[in-house]
Amino acid sequence: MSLEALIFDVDGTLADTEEAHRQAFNIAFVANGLQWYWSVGIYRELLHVRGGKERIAWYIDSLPVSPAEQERLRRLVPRIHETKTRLYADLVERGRAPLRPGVETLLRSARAAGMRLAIASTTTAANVTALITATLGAEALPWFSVIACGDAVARKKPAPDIYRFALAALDAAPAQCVAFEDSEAGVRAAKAAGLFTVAVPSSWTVGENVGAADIVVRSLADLDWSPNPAGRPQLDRIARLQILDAVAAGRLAMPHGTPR
Ligand code: XBP
Ligand code: MG
Repeated sequence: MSLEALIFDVDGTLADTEEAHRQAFNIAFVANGLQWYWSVGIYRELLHVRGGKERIAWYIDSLPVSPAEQERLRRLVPRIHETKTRLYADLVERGRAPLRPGVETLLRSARAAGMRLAIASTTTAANVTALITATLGAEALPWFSVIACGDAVARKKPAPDIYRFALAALDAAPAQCVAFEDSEAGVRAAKAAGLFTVAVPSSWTVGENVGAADIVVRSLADLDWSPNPAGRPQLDRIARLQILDAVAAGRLAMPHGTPR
């Protein structure tokens, strides 16, 4: 079965975004009259809660305040998150969320190989649009046949829902696709959806348990996604051969021992 589509997580996989998210959250708190500050250490802990609105609600639940105050703060979550999303888009537009190494080459090689591209992310559609536009240009938005994100599904990662949503929209079987993820929750979601999964841990998720992934790479730039010597781009063959060659050469960890 040939490789039909590559499905990408966004935050931490396509681009190094979480510092911009963290700064946007902190400014949004002040803009909404809240004396909260999420340090790098606190944010790293909070990242286990997928979804910005859910993350704010989880933080509120952790505060030593009365139930009535907690209820008052919970009612502010949508407005805080709307402020944060606007601020995040502004930071992204100013170049504060660069693509990770190797991502653009992979996207262009996959397109040259006639493959489809899709997104399966927890973040909002507005954030995805802002990021693709800022990093690749608005003309790159149509590169993605499917942009599955945010509240399109009820259960966020590690539930497989967003990947199943993307597969249905692609009308593709899991065996025809490869998922790219940076976090334990994302890898679990992709694997639960039956996808061959490449884990590329980011500076925020390094140390998480991505052992369920089929391949773990330090960077997508570690793999040569350029068209083969014959000039006929066959990303699927290249991808699989490159990955297996790299495993054989010991350049890639294969958590499950022999290549699948
Ligand atoms: C990462 C997330 C998101 C971002 C914040 O999503 O969990 O919540 O941290 O973005 P993924 P929002 O790795 O699946 O792309 O505030 O828009 O949720
Ligand atoms: Mg991610």
